[in-house]
Amino acid sequence: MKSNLRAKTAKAAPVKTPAVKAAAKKKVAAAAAPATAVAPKATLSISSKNYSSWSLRGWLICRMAGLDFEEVVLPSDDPSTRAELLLLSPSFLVPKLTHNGIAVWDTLAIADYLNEIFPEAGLFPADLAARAHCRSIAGEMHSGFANLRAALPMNLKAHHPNFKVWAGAQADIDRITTIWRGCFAAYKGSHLFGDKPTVADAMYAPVCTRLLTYDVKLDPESAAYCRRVMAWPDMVEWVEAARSEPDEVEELDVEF
Ligand SMILES: N[C@@H](CCC(=O)N[C@@H](CS)C(=O)NCC(=O)O)C(=O)O
Repeated sequence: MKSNLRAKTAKAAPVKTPAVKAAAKKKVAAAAAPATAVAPKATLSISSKNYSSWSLRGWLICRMAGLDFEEVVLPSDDPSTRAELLLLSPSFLVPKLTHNGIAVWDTLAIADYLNEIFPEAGLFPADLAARAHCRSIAGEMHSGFANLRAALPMNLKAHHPNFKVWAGAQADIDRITTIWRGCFAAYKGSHLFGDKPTVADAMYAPVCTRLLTYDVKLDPESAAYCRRVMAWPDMVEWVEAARSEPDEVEELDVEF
């Protein structure tokens, strides 16, 4: 695309999850082998860490997979560039992953792709029924909750105490917390499908940020779950980066 966009790249160092350790072992094995092939390179295109909930989901899933990737951050510090991009290229969406020359976009497609590449990462639950459940609620987040998304856009720098949640958005919140409580009852873990976060947790992670940003009153189980998600080292890292982004950009202070 012709644009005056300046992409920032940043090395994304994965945390030491079991999948990351497995990937590290593979690297050691590869180093011992004759150097015939160039190491695979992955890049993840994202946009504002403060505003882009889909970028956050895709990024978390890459981290959960233990993927060694570089971020390509489309800057949001230039309002005219962003406005131009939004006008000229409305179909330009992030996140987009490029891995070994293969381009994958759309969060769930990225999750499925990484699940094929890193089956040992456990992006989805091992049990068939739980996996179907995980895919169902991830899909529900992917295609639904339009009222919540429109009325309570992700904005990690903001805090709105006593925000008035209108009925349509509250219905979405009620459905989401019902989904969560159903998972806690069924799988008895600290996350939706047990103690290990899966794609479903990544899909709902931006909801956790919204519920805190807009000071939404929650049942104790859901509130505790949100606190756990916000405490993931990867979440902490993302939120810190979001807070250090340049000041609010008017064009982006809407759902996107
Ligand atoms: N269904 C897509 C949604 C992606 C999406 O809407 N991305 C937004 C950012 S959160 C976007 O790229 N908007 C256009 C822009 O930022 O220029 C997915 O799952 O990845």
